[in-house]
Amino acid sequence: MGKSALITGITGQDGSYLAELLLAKGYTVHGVVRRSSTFSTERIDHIYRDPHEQTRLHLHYGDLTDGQALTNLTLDVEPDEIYNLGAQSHVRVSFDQPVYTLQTVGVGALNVLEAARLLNRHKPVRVYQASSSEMYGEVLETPQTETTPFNPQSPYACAKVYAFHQTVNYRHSYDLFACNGILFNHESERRGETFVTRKITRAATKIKMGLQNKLYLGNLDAKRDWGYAKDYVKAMWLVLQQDQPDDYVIATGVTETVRSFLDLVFGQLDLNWRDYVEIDPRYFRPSEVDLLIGDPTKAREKLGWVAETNLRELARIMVTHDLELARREAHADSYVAEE
Ligand code: NDP
Ligand code: GDR
Repeated sequence: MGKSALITGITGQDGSYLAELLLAKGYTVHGVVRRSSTFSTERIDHIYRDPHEQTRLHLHYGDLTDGQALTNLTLDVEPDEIYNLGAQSHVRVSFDQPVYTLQTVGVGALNVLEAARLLNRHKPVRVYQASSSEMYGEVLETPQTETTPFNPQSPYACAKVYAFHQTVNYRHSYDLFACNGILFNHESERRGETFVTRKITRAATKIKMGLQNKLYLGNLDAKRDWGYAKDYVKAMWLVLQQDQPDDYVIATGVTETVRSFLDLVFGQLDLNWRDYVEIDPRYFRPSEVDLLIGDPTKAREKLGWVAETNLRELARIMVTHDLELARREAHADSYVAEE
């Protein structure tokens, strides 16, 4: 019998790629989906089958803030592995919703660990916690490694630091196979449209197709270590396949400014971003993280993992995808205009 996994955040960018990866490996996958008045499963619709048919992907209603339901679900499906990817994951939004962010990111992770602890009493379970490079915040060491002190600069990052420490605590206190992947920024054609890379590729391709004139951004000087989400979910899986539980930095080891990403994207479309981009202070953060660059040596040596996609290639993948999307939108517009 194949293994089974429970994924929180399955409808998000990483959850969708991880579900694909695990299904391809023969896993039965259980995903936690929040109930909403509109469908939120767009990123996983292509792998979802009617539950009345033969399928290894099962979706369950749940919420990270509802610990009892998470425990019931965990004890019910008895997964071999749990990937806690669910979160209010937007750093800027966490300043507007600090308490809710702590509830999903911090208490939510604790709810997952508690559920795993109870299951682990009678069946071994392994837990992956989606930790973040944002925990380093105003960096105290460059590049950042597994031993670099955390110095969080947002409600989101503070909540992730809490979840990180609880994961280590459950490992030590209860002998639970619980691990942190400290992932640096990773993007894709499925990235939410309010994160800076996707905001840029969506806008640039719409500008190319004559659907948009301006792009409003915040701090262009911020430096990030950007990788491709499809590469990064492989690391999540590898983290849980080791003999011993541990924590790993997952990064490319290269950092670039938002400005360089603009150069890459608009350059690939033969456009000059300076003709279209304007700065809107509303996108500045009360406290900014200026520079992140990860040292992925431990992941390379222990997991055999390396980032396979560089930023130029990542930009190309996203631009190709979003140009097609903008073409379809332009076509739909002209169709309406002709009616
Ligand atoms: P997304 O924002 O794309 O996805 C977040 C997921 O969490 C969605 O499925 C969302 O559901 C779900 N979610 C939000 N709130 C709740 C809740 N209260 N209960 C249950 N589920 C909830 O994030 P990513 O895929 O980019 O990131 C995955 C994880 O990795 C997150 O924890 C993020 O903080 C972390 N991370 C991400 C990095 C990145 O660069 N992408 C880097 C480091 C860490 P819905 O679809 O309904 O909104
Ligand atoms: P980040 O990603 O905060 O690093 O968190 P985001 O893409 O939001 O910002 C990256 C940098 O770009 C600057 N920036 C802007 N950001 C946004 N969103 N919108 C803008 O208009 C804009 N203009 C400039 C930001 O100030 C920032 O410096 C992401 C999330 O996925 C987290 O969940 C994850 O933990 C971290 O990456 C690692």
